[in-house]
Amino acid sequence: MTQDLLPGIIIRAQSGFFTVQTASALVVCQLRGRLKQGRRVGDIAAVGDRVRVARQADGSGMIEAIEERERAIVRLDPRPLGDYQQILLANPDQAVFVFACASPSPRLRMLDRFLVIAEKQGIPALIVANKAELVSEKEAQVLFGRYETIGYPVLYTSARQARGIEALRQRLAGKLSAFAGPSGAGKSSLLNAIQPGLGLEVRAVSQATEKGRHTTVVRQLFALEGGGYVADTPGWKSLALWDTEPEELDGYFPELRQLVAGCQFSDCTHTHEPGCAVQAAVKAGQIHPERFDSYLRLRAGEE
Ligand SMILES: Nc1nc2c(ncn2[C@@H]2O[C@H](COP(=O)(O)OP(=O)(O)O)[C@@H](O)[C@H]2O)c(=O)[nH]1
Ligand SMILES: [Mg+2]
Ligand SMILES: [Zn+2]
Repeated sequence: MTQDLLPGIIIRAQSGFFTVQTASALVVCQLRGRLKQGRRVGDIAAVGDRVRVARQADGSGMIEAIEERERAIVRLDPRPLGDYQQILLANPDQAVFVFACASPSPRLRMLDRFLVIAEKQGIPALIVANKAELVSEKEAQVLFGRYETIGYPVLYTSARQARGIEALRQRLAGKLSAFAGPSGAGKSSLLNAIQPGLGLEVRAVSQATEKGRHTTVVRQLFALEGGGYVADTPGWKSLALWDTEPEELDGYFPELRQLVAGCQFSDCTHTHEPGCAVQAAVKAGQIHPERFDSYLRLRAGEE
């Protein structure tokens, strides 16, 4: 007899137990043994994975199948028998990078690095410039306008003044969004403004994940009332740009992507070569100097 399998999404993972949201219920599941066979190079199942579940007589479930991931936020964990890929979040629809316009003043080099990681994993990015009421519109533009110019959506928000909250809510609706950004930027405040209590829940779990490597790691998605999920994904700072070739970076800076074909040499490093289209664009003011500086630092392997 074949049992009907229920489709669902893993919304919580802890110590080999996975909570799956199906259309009608939350089901606590384990992984069918056969899914664990073979060489392990990374997490087999993770929060955000779409799965199929067999319901057991006792109400629990067994994950029988895992759909192929479209994308993932991956952390490489070096281990003696070969590097292991931890899946922080499977199938994010977007990354939401929250930075404050001031207090603390934004470290845009960090944002540039986050954007490169998102580009590499094929995750669309949304930039949220919070605490917008602390600076003039012009000052906010000086900081974040460069990202709009190259095509990233930027929302100017103030959790304190409830500005931009509706726009952010609309951007999150129906999607799985990974929140990241420096501590103090206002992530929890924005989440609470969108849905009361949301920021508190997210914080409770992210603290559990930061306790250290030998304590239990909990990862969890939080459901939005209007549909969709948010996840706190701390640790982008430590997401190494592993196996990124220097020339690969050209493709991860939208403002460079189109230009490099115009360089005289196909192996141009855009630093000193004659006939470099990128250098020409920098000199002409078409590329923001700080963005180019971020590019050069990342290209040199600087963390
Ligand atoms: N002035 C101002 N302060 C804010 C705003 N949003 C959050 N804060 C404050 O910034 C601090 C850090 O906020 P929090 O949400 O905990 O940041 P998180 O660490 O990113 O989750 C708190 O004291 C908040 O009250 C804002 O839009 N404007
Ligand atoms: Mg917080
Ligand atoms: Zn060049």
